[in-house]
This record gives sequence, C-alpha cells and structure tokens, in this order.
Amino acid sequence: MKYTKNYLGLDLSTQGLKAVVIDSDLQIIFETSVNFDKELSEFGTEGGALIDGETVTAPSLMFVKALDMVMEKLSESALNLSDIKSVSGSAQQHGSVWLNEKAKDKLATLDPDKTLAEQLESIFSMNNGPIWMDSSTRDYCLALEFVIGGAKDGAKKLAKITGSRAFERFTGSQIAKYFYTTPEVYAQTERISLISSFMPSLLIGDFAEIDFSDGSGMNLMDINSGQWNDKALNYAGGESLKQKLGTPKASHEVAGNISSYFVEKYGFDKNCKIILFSGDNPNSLAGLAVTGPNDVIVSMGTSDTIFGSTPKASPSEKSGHVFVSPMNPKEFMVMLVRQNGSLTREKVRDQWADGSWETFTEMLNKTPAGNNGNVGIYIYTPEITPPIKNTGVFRFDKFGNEVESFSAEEEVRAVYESQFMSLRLHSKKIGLNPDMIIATGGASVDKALTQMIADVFGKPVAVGETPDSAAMGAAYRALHGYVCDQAGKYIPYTDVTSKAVQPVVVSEPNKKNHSIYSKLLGKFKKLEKTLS
Ligand code: XUL
Repeated sequence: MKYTKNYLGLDLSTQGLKAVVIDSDLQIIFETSVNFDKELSEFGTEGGALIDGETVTAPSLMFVKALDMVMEKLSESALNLSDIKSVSGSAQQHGSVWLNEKAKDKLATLDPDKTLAEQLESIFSMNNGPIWMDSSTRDYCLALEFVIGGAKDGAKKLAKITGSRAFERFTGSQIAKYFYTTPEVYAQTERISLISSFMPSLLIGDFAEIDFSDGSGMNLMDINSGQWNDKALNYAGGESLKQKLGTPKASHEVAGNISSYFVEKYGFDKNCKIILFSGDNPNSLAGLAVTGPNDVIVSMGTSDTIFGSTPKASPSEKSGHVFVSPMNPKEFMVMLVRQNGSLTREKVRDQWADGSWETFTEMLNKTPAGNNGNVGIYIYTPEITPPIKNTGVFRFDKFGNEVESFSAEEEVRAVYESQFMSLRLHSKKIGLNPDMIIATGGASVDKALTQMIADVFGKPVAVGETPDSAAMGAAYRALHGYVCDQAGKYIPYTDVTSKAVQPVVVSEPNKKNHSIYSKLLGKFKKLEKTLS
C-alpha cells in the first residue's frame, strides 16, 4: 500500500532512537526504534550513557549510527519514503555534540554508497559529549551566576534572563568546564551543537541551528528575545562561542532540505523539509497538543518531568525551568525534572520484585496508601529536584526515624509514593496547579502508577494515544513547520493539530487515599529536606 503526504518524527532519548510516521490526518502509520545498549552494544553504554562518577557522556557516533539504522528500518517498511513531506525531531535536552573543522565539509559531501558512521567518524573534537545526567559542573554554575549578577543576586538574574538559575546539566556550564579545563579541545571545535541540532545537521548535510525551546536549556539564551546573552557567552566560552553556537531560531522554522545522501540511499524526496528539532520535554508538550495552563503533563522516562504551557514567563531561581514553547515562539512552558525516574523504579523492581512488574503490582496491593507511615527516598543517581548529591536509599519509619530496611512490600510502595509526593510538592512551587494530569513516557502504561499519581495529586490522570509523546510531538511539529513554511508565516499550532486524538482518563483519584497523602506531605517534606 502507498501512503500520501506523510510526516516523520524522530526522538533520540537517553536510551534509544524512535521514529513515528503520521499521515495528514495525524494518524500513526508506522513506528520503529533502535535501542542503544542492545543494538549498538559496541559503544558499551548503560541505559545509553557512559557514567564516570559525576561526569556522564554519550558517544556522538552512536547517534550517527542509530540514524542510519532507523532509516534502514523505515526504508524496509511498506512506506514510500518519497511521500514524506517533512521531518522533525526530538532529543534528550542539554546534551551537546562537539564538531571540528572537518565537520561542515564532510556533512556536505556524504557518499550514499558508504555509511554515515564510516564518513563521519573523524568530525568530532570530543568523541563523547556531555549529557543531561552529568552533575560535575557545580563550580562553573556558581561562577556563571556570579558573572551575571554577583554572589547575592546572580541566581535570580540568570533565571530572569535564561529561564533557570544555573544547573549542572545545562549546556552553558558544561561548555565552561571544557573551555577552562581542555582549551586545546575547545580551540579545535568549530561548532557546538545540542543533540537536538546535531541530528537535523546530519539530515540537511550542514550545521542546523538550535531552536528557541531547547536553546532555553543552556543558561545562555535570553528566553524573551531568543538571542544569546553576551555576558553568559563570554564567561562560558569567550568571544568565539557565539560563532561556535550559530543563531537560535523559532522551533517551527525549516533547517533545510534533506541532503542527497538520504534521497539517494533511502528514497526521500529532494524537497523533503527538515524542520528544526527540539528537546524531548518540549516535544512531549507538542505531542499532547496541550496549551491550557491547567492540563499538566507528567512524563516518565529515564527522568520524570512535570510541565505545562504558560502564556507568560515568570522564572524563579528557587526551582524549575521556563523554556520558550516549541509550539509558539511567543509563549512558554514551565517544567521541573527528577533525575531518579524509570531506572530507579526498575532497580527497586529488580531487587524486590524479581524483575517483574506483575509481581511488583501484586506486592504494591498488599500495603495500604501511605505505607503505614513508612517513607523511603531512593536516590540512585544525584537528584536534580530537590538537589541531593548523596546517593543511597533513605528509609524512615512512621516516627521519622531512619531505619535500615523495610519489608519487600513496603519497599515497592515506598519508591512510587515518594517519587510522586516529591513531584507534587515541588511542582506547586513553580505554579503548576493541574485540573487534570496527562501521563506519558514508557511508565505511563502502568495502571498502578497512574492510579498512584491520581491519588497523590487528587486529580484524574489521562493518557494519550501513545506513550511516545516526544516522537509524536516531533511528527506533529514536522507537519506544523511544513504548513508554516508553505504559508510563509507562523500558523497557530492548534490549527494544525485539531485532529489530534485527545487523551483519555484512565485513573480517577480515590478520595480516601488522596487525603492520606495530603496529610503525609508535611512529614515527607521535612524528611526530604534532611537529604539536600
Ligand atoms: C530535562 C532533562 C531530562 C532530559 C531527558 O531538563 O534534563 O528530562 O531531557 O531526556
């Protein structure tokens, strides 16, 4: 069967690369994926990352190989790739790819008879770029804040300009770390791309620009003007950084036409447009087409995030982030991130429930809401919200005394309860007051988990058509960017996504359980605070 007028969304998450193809009615017609650890095991990643203490990176060449693999899978499907009008994408936020002086030429002259990896192996000034899980740049964060507003007001001023106080994983402090510690690597770098601007660079055969929305996760861009902040840039990378970063653009803009490599090798149309890529959380927001301030998304992947749309930016240095919206360059999204998400839940499952979600759920049902007053906080990797550097499992009994162990059933309940009580506690501080929560990401298929979220927040929880809302958002944005390009002007996002399948409520809050969690929250807050 031949399809017409299709749009491709790619999502390069921490753990793999997904592709989803939709038609012009926004229906999914094909999906495929590549898992980094399993299908690209030669890079030796764990959950897609290379972890060396606080320094966490990912091999840039792995992203290159994954793209050829996904394209191969697409071209072997029943799809006719020449029907794809545009491509956009999503990538884990904050991570960067460092390119040397050979990169521009090599990208522009790709030979379809060879693989991308064969030809692009030598284009990196640093083989493994820092990713969002890195927490090694505390000193550079403090220095960046100081440069912007002094010791007292620096965090506040930086947040006001860039949408966030300085965060270790944000690209600005990451760049500063290499600028000051490895000046020779820095000098050999012609371009620093975000992962989200590197992927479209491969597709257009040239350097693609950073989009406003993912650019907001760098601590370098003014979120109101979409321009680099000169002071921040000068601190992080000196005078040459502006040139190395290119110029940020609105997320719906065209990066270029697809390069001849993909036309000749996989059969794309030469007029296929590549729309700028963005971050995975912004794309998730776009994938659920949520624009109202009271629909809040909880995305559960390697990290757990909570976010929503907002017409106005009022960033705080205390917690959370404000990004430019990927759907409208004049609007914003607010978000916060818990680093201990799915991998932490999986570790507890493996240790206490024989690695089986079914057993996990059975065990969960054996304990009551509130876990008889037991609270367990699971910090397997340094936590972002709230900032907790010391890793470990912290267990407290009903009197708030630290204890060595819980029963297996209590462990299982404790991890779910503490993760979502923490999200409730901190999301309130950034002004997220949901009427309804939309759950997305891999873990959102777990009914026990959506019920827990409904009970903790006291609101109904809905899920979208697919848990892969980031890939979906990328596909919708491919369509949106294409429509804007054809019209020669910005078209409201909702005009293009009106046919999107609306999320469906899967869990209603249990009032009794909700009141137990609300009572427990004060105690939880105190215990969590002792760990920061
Ligand atoms: C967001 C963040 C993570 C990554 C995960 O600020 O650091 O959610 O985007 O891919």
